[in-house]
Parts: sequence; C-alpha cells; structure tokens
Amino acid sequence: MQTIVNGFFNIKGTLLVCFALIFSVATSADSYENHPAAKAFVEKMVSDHGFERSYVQQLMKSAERKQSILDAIARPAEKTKTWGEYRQIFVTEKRTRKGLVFMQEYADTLARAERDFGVPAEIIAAIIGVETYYGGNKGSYRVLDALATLGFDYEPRSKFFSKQLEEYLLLVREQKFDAQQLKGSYAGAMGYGQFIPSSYRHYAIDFDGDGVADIVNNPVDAIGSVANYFKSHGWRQGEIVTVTAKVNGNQKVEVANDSLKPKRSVAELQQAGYLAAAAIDSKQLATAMQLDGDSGDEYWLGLQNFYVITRYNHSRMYAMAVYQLSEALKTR
Ligand SMILES: [Ca+2]
Repeated sequence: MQTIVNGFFNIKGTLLVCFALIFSVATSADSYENHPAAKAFVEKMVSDHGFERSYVQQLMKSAERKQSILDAIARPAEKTKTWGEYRQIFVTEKRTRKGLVFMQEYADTLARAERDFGVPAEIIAAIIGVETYYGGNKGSYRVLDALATLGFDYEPRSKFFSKQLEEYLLLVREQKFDAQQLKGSYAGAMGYGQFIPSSYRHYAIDFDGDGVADIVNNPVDAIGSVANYFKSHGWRQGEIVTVTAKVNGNQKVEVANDSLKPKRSVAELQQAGYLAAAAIDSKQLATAMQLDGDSGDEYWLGLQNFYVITRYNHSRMYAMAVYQLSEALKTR
C-alpha cells in the first residue's frame, strides 16, 4: 500500500504510478504470511523460545520476498572474479585513504581494542573497510526480508538462513531492537563489520559501556566486536599473517589451495615446492596458496592468523584483501 500512495504523489507522473501499482501487487503477494515454511517457523519460535504467536505472525506478514536478494546470492564476487579483479575492488587508494581517516578518528578505540584483544588496529580497520567502506555502506535490505527470503525461498541454504532468522528474533528481543527496522546486506549481515545474527549474539560486545551492543550505529561497539571476534577465533598476537613464496617446478599443483586451514608444516610445504620468501619457523603449520593476480600467478603461505581472517569470510581472496589493505593502513 505504501508504494501506491508514494506513486500517486510522485510528480514524475503516470508511468511511475502504473509501475508502483504493479510493484505493489507483486509485494503483497510476496509476503510470508501464508508461506508453509514461515508458518512452521512461527510455531517453532512459539514452542522453542516462548514468543507470542501473533508477534511472529505479524513479522511474517510484514516480511517481503525480494527477487534481487535471490539474484545476488547466486553470484558472490569470490566465485566469479580472479584475484587480480577482486583486489582492484578492495585494495585501492581510495579505500586506503578513507581507512587512514577512520583510523585517526577512532585511534583511541582501536588502540584500546588492540590492547584488550591483541588484534592490530589496522586489521580491525581493514575488516570494516572491506565489509562496509568504514561504515559507509552497511546495507539497505531489511534484515527481516533478507533472512525470510533466503530462509524460506532459497533451497540450497534454507536451513542456514532460517536458523539465522531464528537468531535474529532472539537478538532483537535481547537487545530490544525493532525487528522490522534493522537493515543489512542481502544475506542479513549487519553493521560496520557485517555480523550475521548468530555472530552478533555470540561476539558483539558493548565496548563503550552504555549497556547495549550496537554494531549497527555505534562504531565503538563495532570496533570492539570485530576484535573480540578475531580473538575468539584464535588470533595470535604479534604473529605474521602470510608470506610470499617461491615455487619450484610443477609440484605446486598438489598442495596449492587445498585447504584454508594450515595443516602442513612449512618444511613439508618446502618439500612440495613452496619456499617461504621470508625466514619463518619451519615447524609451524601453513597453507599453500596460488592466486591469479594481474601479473600472473602469485604464491603465498598462509599462517594461523590468515586462517583466522577466513573465519570472517571463508575465502582466501577475502582474507588476502583484508591483509593487504591492513598493510596499506599501517602507520607504525
Ligand atoms: Ca554500546
């Protein structure tokens, strides 16, 4: 209904009114009020978590199926871009410049987070820079629409996203947020660091002491929460993230990109053809990476802290982009 009203009062004329009418018909049909999976979800929230049935029903009625979300999830950047192309999006002069401004503005908070959690300020800033351009682009979908659309109408991951919708309702109840208002990415990730609801509940912290863990509108809470996430996933203070490698012959194929988790010793990888370009402890575990950069193949060894970055997003290109942006943000 809202769309029709807006359309009639829009000065751009009749074409827009017609468009609005069509759009409005489509959206009312795309509510989740009568969707079988949504009805089952309502019952689950009542029986498992003691929610009022009418409240959850109202949310399902308000939730809208968004085709643009289903289109977006079918083509994540990591799967369609080379490392060279991916890097050009995230490791840029502009993102570095804005990052340095962000680091200056929140220098005290970043320093406190580094002290408390052992995670370097520039890693925290790089995550927020890659995720949302330092809070400039936190997402424009209602989290409710995103999670309902993917939880009820995206079969390949319906279990995951309906679980996130469950977590989302628990989160808004705990933090006293309005379930219909919060916005995020097409996948329901929220705030400066783009936490999905389960991560929000487990890792977001109140870092400014006002009693609320608000990573959507409060950059101080967001910074502390990213650092807490990294510490909780095994970040080791003071250790390096990744080193470049030199490759001998064709042996590389066997070990390259075979695991995000470091599972072979640096010595074993050397046997397999991957030579670390810096002096590192040969007993520590690493993973061998081959990335298709703009100037041909690049070879790297990822260590424990590289793996921790992939706990944020399970992609070696993602983790490499965060690492390289963080190097550009180093001010010490
Ligand atoms: Ca707070």
